[in-house]
Amino acid sequence: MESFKKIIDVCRRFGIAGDPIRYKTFTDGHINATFLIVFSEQGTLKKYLVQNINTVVFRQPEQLMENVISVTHFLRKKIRAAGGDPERETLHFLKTTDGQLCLHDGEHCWRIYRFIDDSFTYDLIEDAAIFRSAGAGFGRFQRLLADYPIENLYETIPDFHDTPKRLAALEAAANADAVGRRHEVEAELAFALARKADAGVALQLLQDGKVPLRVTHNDTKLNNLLFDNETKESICVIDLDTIMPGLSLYDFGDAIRFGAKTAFEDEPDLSKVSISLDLFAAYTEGYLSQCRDALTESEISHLAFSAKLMTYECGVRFLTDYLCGDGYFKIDYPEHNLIRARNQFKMVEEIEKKLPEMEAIVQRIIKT
Ligand code: ADP
Ligand code: GN1
Ligand code: MG
Repeated sequence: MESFKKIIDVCRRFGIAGDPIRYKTFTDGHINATFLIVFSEQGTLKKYLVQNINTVVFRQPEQLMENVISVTHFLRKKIRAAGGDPERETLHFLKTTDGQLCLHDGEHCWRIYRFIDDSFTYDLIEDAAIFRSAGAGFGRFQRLLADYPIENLYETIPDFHDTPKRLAALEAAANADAVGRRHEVEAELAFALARKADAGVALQLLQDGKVPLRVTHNDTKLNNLLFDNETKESICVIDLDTIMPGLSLYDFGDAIRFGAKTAFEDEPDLSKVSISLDLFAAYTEGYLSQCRDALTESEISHLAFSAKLMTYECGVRFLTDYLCGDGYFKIDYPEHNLIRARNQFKMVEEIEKKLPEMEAIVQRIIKT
């Protein structure tokens, strides 16, 4: 836990003056350490988001920041042209007093951006209207970035959604058994390996030219989307660190994985874990309302499957991290990653049962 004094020191290096009033820690992300800090600047309250970038996960923070700055500039122009408010609809980063995008203090790599006030995120929802708005939010994001020059993007995490490589990493972790946990996870390992044939489906579609490479977010979980306190509509896609060339199926599938679930991502009682078809339909409606014209036939026909693929991949990643000693995802207790992996695999089973219905829902929405 960083001290208030440390956070204030970082703020000064980014040119923030004024009197610090309070700060709070955000705990909903699994990767970065995130703090809200409030200053009084000439009588007005100013709120900033201070983050230290997880450099175990992101090895090249400067490249990451170049991606993020360039994409947010691009979005700002489009949002303005559409009559929107760029200060609420995309992120606004500060530079250090000597013009750097992030600050290395010997221990951490820090960045600061403006806090978007009167907004909130969800970790779990029941209300289909909210998830429809989430679909429209991420669909709009994809549409706005459709003509972003993809060749300008650095790959901030190589092979991020290469599911076959994720599975190979799991097998390697199981064979190495570095922290002696393999005996606890034989059933989960067997579950993952039994679905090996699914792992390469999306990449094969890309190789066959059936789905295009797009500018994608790659981490479209519901808590990476801000909602407006008043309107309850989605306003801003956040957590832009994994913007890279990718497949629309990654973003659609991951949004369903996290947002259409019926229990928290780390719910240990698996009887509660399933996928809501109402939520699935709502997200699909919102998403397609923004970008259906741009999608290829293969993208559309694999939307439902992508939810299974991304849930499976995420389960594989949690399990791998558990076997490796939890160096990647933040955990609250020793079995946290195992509980998360079991939860994801239960969700995979539920999606497998409901896949024909999910496919029918996509077809119904496409035809209306
Ligand atoms: P992580 O990579 O750890 O998921 P995020 O960038 O998603 O980090 O930030 C963590 C949380 O902080 C978000 O889920 C959201 O609740 C909050 N947050 C991030 N950026 C903003 C912002 N600009 N305005 C308001 N809240 C934000
Ligand atoms: C991480 O950073 P956050 O919490 O939004 C992870 C995603 C996983 C997700 C699982 C950079 O997302 O890939 O799907 O946890 N982000 C990174 O909840 O690895
Ligand atoms: Mg996040």
